[in-house]
Amino acid sequence: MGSETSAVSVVDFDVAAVRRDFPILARRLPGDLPLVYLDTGATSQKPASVIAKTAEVYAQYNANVHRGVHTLGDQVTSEMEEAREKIRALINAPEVDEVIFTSGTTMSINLVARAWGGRFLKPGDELLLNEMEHHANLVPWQQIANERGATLRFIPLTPDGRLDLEQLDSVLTDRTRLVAVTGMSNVLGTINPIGEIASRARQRGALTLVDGAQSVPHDTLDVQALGIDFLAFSGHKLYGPTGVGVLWGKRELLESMDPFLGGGNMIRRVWKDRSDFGEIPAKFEAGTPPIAQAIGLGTAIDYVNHVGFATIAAYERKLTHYAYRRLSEVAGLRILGPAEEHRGSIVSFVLEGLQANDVSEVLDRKGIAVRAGHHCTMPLHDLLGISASVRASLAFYNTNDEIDALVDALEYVRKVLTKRR
Ligand code: C6P
Repeated sequence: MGSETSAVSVVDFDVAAVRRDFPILARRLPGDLPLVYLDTGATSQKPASVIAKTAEVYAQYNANVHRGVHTLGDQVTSEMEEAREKIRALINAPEVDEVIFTSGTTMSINLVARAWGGRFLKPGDELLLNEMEHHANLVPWQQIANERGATLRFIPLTPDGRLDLEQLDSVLTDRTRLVAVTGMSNVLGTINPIGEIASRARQRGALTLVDGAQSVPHDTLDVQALGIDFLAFSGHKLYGPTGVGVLWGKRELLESMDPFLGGGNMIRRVWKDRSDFGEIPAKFEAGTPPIAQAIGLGTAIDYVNHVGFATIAAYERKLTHYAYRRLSEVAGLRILGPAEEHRGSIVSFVLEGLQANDVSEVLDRKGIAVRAGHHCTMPLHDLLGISASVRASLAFYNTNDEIDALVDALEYVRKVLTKRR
């Protein structure tokens, strides 16, 4: 094992106990293989408490929210609002009304692109992106930039896959209206210096939107300390249910934006030909929200708080160190992205002479779940000069033994795939 890199001790961290909290980790795959789940970056597994809470909603107080004329409606509404408050506390947002429930990161970013960009972007304005972004933080900006006559600019990447902040001033200009940046790359694992980027954006009068899909589940994030304007993330990557996500934005920005979707729940008064819109967050929550999922997300936050983010981060750092070292030892394997000190718990790689999809398919025969492909980052793969990569993404329920199983299985993969030719 590697050296301890954090002030927080992981000596008392009982990974076996944590694993018992996640029922799926005990299941056997065909051939009676244990499951080695190394695909948390795609979606995390769910602790029993989250599964039970979601079932409790449907079994005990299923009703629609904010229409409370009966006991069930009141109960489910107060549970959902409690979840909203847990999210506010998690990201240290100043106000609970700034927390908007969406269906996930993708919808949260589209909401800002449409509702902020659609209202405020003018021809000649610039949006600052970079090539490590997930398509969810690229395509909506391409679409709105096209519609509004704005221009996309890109922060160059360093050869090892970090944002080249020495070149930031050449692309961050007085015309930049917004910088959209990921907290952690879903391929390179790069952790970006959000505080510095947001501060330099602010000096130019630009807003900062952070795609927290990969970063929020792995460490504490304080929107006020970072000085950012919008944060988007998904519940399903944070040990919560699928179908729910979050957009946080500063009150004055959210209030200045038009609604994204029109319909029930988001209005104050509707006439035949026009409407007055409600206050935030309702203004951005048209229709029936993902109720049980939002409540389940609140329970997921209770769970990570119970384990402790500092402990999670420290354990995952050790695990990532181990994975990085063991994978570096595999002949013909090239790890993508920067050195360990700049990365989180994602390790993507290519194996010389082998197709990524073939590798993942053969790993699956050994019960090892990784992801292969472009991971919704085609421009990044273009930049790297590859069409696909294999990704192991780790969480605090993974173990060194599972990393060993991956490394051993890669030897098997090479044998099988070399024979096939
Ligand atoms: N990345 C992955 O395997 P949604 O699908 O809306 O919950 O999240 C989109 C998204 C946005 N930003 C980043 C950095 C992401 O990693 C993701 C989702 C998954 O990498 C599925 S492609």
